[in-house]
Amino acid sequence: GAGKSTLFNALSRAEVLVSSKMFATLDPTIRAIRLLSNRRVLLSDTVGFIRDLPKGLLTAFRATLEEVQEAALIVHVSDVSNPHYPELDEDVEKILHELDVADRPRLRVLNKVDRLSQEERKCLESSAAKAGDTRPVLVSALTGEGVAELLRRMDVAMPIDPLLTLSIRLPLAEGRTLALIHALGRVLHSEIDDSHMRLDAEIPSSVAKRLGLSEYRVDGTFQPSPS
Ligand SMILES: Nc1nc2c(ncn2[C@@H]2O[C@H](COP(=O)(O)OP(=O)(O)OP(=O)(O)O)[C@@H](O)[C@H]2O)c(=O)[nH]1
Ligand SMILES: [Mg+2]
Repeated sequence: GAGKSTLFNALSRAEVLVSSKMFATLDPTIRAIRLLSNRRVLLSDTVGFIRDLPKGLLTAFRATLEEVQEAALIVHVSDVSNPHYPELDEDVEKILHELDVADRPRLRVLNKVDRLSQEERKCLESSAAKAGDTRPVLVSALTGEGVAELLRRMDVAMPIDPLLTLSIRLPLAEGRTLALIHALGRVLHSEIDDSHMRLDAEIPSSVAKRLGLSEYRVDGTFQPSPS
């Protein structure tokens, strides 16, 4: 296999906070993890997409892939140390089309980078860098390399309740709002300035909306939106 289950375990271990163990006991292929943005997501391990599947089998196989159709974000894991991985990727692509999820938000993960030579790795890194926002994430589920970066990229790519990066200035008297920003978002930078707090923070849009944060300007003035 490409290492999906190994990566699934590595991601569950690397999560920010320990999640409820309930899912693990109900269904070992589903786990609740908390992303850095504090959003909670369900991570689901799937079976591998087998090559040259006999036609009759595909129907049965399909049922086990229904979870893919429920996914908000598909993480496509390839074994980059397998010289045939581009062909295997094409097969995965075909199946995603068959399942009608080819347009679903997707993250490409190239796993088992620990098995590559220095040279192969450099080559891969430079071609990945050129791909911009769609670049694959290079990881080793075995050593844990790249797993934190993968969580970060999942956070950015997760379409449900997307993260907003806000620069705001709030009066220190708004203690409740400030506390909630720290609890529910990720504060990148903060400083106190003249009875105000200046913050750069990543906040789930639902939280920003609930706290009315988009109505605070960088200069600290409050601008209620016309509604
Ligand atoms: N060297 C190396 N081996 C890995 C890595 N990740 C997984 N493996 C090994 O690859 C093999 C397959 O890993 P699995 O996690 O079972 O792969 P899978 O994608 O879940 O496989 P299926 O469920 O059968 O589709 C195991 O022997 C793992 O130990 C990695 O990053 N580096
Ligand atoms: Mg597996």
